[in-house]
Amino acid sequence: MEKVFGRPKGLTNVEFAYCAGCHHSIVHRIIAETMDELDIIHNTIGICPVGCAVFMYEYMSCDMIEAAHGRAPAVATGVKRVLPDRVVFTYQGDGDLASIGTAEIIHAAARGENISVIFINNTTYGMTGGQMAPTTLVGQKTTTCPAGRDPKVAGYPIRVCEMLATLDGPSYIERVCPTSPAGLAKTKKAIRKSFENQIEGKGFSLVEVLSNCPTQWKMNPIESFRWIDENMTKWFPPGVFVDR
Ligand SMILES: Cc1ncc(C[n+]2csc(CCOP(=O)(O)OP(=O)(O)O)c2C)c(N)n1
Ligand code: SF4
Repeated sequence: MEKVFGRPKGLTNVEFAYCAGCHHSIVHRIIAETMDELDIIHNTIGICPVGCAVFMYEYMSCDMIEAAHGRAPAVATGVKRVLPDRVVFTYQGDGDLASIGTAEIIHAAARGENISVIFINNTTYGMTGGQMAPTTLVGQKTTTCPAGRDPKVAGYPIRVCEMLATLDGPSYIERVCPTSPAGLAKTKKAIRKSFENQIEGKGFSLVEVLSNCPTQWKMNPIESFRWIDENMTKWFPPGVFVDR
């Protein structure tokens, strides 16, 4: 019988430790498929974040480096400058990228570093107990704002794509929403484009993936996908923000 579906070579045989239905697993697979298709596993170096994806180095077949909190873009900058022929990507949650590592991502983007950033925005600090993140929606309940995020106290969610798009450094910025087959296909296309841009030397690329955290949101995976569509996309509209 012809085999039509299998584990991409970009993934190791280690089972994901992620909760059922979590977007981390889905996006890992998309990155692995992209590396397979571009035949770059041997030549790729990924930089892992803090947060639930901290053990990403266990799952990917390429070389991986663990960065301290939010410092992945700085580590990626060093790696890429020393080894310009490698494909270098960071994988970062909203706590990692938009809170602890705000300075690093802004300056890497402003410098136009030739790296690919995969930004997993799940509006939550998943790993540490579901606390409020910089991207938590107004009114969204978390363990540190049980009555819902109040902008008078906690300000407003940061739109990373829109913020970075004001800079001249980035070559490509897109926000995607993998809650449907079409959304998954767009996510794959965007991640592949961010890698191809880097291979062509175009400079800084960032793909923000609207993601779920069914466990901390206290929803099943299907409800969490619906919640993204009905709530997250209003504040964080998918689309291309920079392509040059
Ligand atoms: C300096 C420091 N600040 C905070 C933490 C705790 N910490 C580790 S991961 C994390 C949140 C990660 O959230 P996010 O990046 O959104 O990833 P997720 O777990 O949701 O995938 C926090 C607050 C820490 N260990 N050290
Ligand atoms: S806590 Fe949330 S982000 Fe972390 S693995 Fe579980 S569902 Fe995914």
